[in-house]
Amino acid sequence: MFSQSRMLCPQLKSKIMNAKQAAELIPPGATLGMSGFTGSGHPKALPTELAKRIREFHQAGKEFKINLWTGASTAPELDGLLAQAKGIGTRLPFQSDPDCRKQINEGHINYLDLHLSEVSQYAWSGFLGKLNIAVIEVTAIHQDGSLVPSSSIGNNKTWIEQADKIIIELNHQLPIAIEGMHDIYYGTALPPERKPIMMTKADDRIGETLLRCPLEKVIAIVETAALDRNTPFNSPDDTSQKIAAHILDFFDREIKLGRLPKELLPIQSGVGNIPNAVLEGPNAGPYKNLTAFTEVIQDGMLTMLRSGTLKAASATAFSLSPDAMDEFNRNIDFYHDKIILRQQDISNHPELVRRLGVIAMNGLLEADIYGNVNSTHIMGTKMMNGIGGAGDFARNGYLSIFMTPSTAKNGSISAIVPMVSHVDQTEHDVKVIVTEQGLADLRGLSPKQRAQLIIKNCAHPDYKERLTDYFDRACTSGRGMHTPHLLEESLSWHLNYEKTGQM
Ligand code: 0RQ
Repeated sequence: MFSQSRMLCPQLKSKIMNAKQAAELIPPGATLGMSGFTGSGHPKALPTELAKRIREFHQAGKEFKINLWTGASTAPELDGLLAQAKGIGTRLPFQSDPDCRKQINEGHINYLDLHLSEVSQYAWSGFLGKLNIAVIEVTAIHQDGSLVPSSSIGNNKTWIEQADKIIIELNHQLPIAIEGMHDIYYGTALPPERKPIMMTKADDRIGETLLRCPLEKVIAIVETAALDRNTPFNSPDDTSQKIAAHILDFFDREIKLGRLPKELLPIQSGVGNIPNAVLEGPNAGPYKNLTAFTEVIQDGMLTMLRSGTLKAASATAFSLSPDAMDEFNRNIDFYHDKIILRQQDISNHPELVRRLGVIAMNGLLEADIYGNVNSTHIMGTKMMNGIGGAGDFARNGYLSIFMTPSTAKNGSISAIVPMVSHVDQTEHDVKVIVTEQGLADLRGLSPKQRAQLIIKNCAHPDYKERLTDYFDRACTSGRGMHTPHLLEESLSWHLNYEKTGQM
């Protein structure tokens, strides 16, 4: 059914089978390391058949759950179907699927929400237990069995090395010309053997273009022709355009003050509509020859590469809309040497983020008046997606910018609260907070100075007075005057929302 030009390894030909046969090789209780990062490069056929197999077991009254490790979020045909089949025991390190999220929040899935740069170290060090089977999507298989990676790399190198067995999904739909865009680094080691990573520019190449694959571990090859998830982005609205404008003004000021070069420093941008819209901003600005050292290539980055605003981008995955994917496939020769896909322990590596001086830009759910950020837990207890790579970049970046609309849910929630209900990024790691109302540059400020600036520049007018009132009363009747709080009241905004639907 498929052309054989992508499957050049004679020793592996006997392993080709359909997805149902491959799913039958997965026993209940297995721990699977699957490819996939922000909707790209995940296996597409096997998870569907595995979900069916799990349902059949359950219908026969038998237990069947697997533990699922990936690079980051996947797609409905992976996280969604396996969650609907009630087939996931433990899930790590990041997800954003509605069914998976529901089961996590109902307590049916054990979710380990991890810094994405650190996952491979966890696996290598044995913190997570044994990995049984790697399930990896690839673009082609070379004669010696080495693999041309697909549209994301994520943790694939680690899964292939750590798993006892490997199932390959060979995707005939991926552009064969993607070969050469990847950079797999085989110099990683555990302490005390770890060596410096010899990279000084975002677009340095330090590795190999193919994934090494031990032939004896391969138990199945499943051929597919399914597309990545590729959800469209909303076009930038008024709020995201205002946020982008505040950030661009801030960059201009920093350049004038000599604190940023005119090509800025390598940018990192989180996923979502607002970060994507913020990337549209620099295209209209004076910037040329920027670089990106980020996790995910979104539509906005392709636009920047085409306009010459961006010279090169390093990431671990694509996350493109269908139109952008189509444009990328048609013009892959243009992008080929401008985009480098790396494994996520390198794309997000703290050593590299600090050395390169990355400008990290990520989203948040809520920030408090002192600059602590919650980006994962709705009302302190319910998981949204996970911390993802935000912490890798925020703590180690030259600048860490967090952005959000000043309210959520039609104004019933203030994004600026007296005290966050959960902390992901601490006040020590958050340098700038920006909403459509304005930008607060928190560098060099004490907690009380930060509070005044965040309330003044970032809070929505509907909530400003109450935040000021809280802060003033905390400053007069609070117990400690370094970070004044009224502990009886600090989470009352969240309680109000839970009780009345309004903070
Ligand atoms: O829900 O669509 O149902 O109304 O949260 O909010 O404003 O659309 O923002 O899509 O940029 O996501 C923090 C989740 C922001 C994201 C978060 C509701 C709001 C809406 C989404 P509705 P927006 P975004 C690199 C970096 C962590 C991982 C990360 C995220 C929905 O940025 O997951 O940064 N970050 N990774 O209504 C209750 C609040 C709320 C709220 C917003 N305070 N309380 N609900 N919402 N604020 C990428 C990777 O690591 C892979």
